[in-house]
Amino acid sequence: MRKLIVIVSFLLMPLAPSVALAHAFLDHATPLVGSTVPAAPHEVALTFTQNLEPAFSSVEVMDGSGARVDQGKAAISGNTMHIGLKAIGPGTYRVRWHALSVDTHTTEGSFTFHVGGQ
Ligand SMILES: [Cu+2]
Repeated sequence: MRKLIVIVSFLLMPLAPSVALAHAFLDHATPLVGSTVPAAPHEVALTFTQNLEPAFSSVEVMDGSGARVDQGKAAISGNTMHIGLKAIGPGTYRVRWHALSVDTHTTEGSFTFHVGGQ
């Protein structure tokens, strides 16, 4: 009987850590998620809940037609990503991010912000 309990607990063990909140999720962003800003920002900054692996994390910013308006490669350090923007006008922009956290879990998501003026 004791041997059976040991086997069962061994089988259940891999399930237990999966509930831990250990992935890199977006904590906050500038411009704020879903916000309207009066003037076009020069960059988008994202802060995550965990440190990132720079080589396997990325972010891109698209305008309403899906065209990239970022300046390419993001600067990733610790738990933050910064990406420069081209000169953009009023409109709605989507930020799409992919993150590989230092615990090797991947996460991804997207959000929009609006530049006012129209
Ligand atoms: Cu994780």
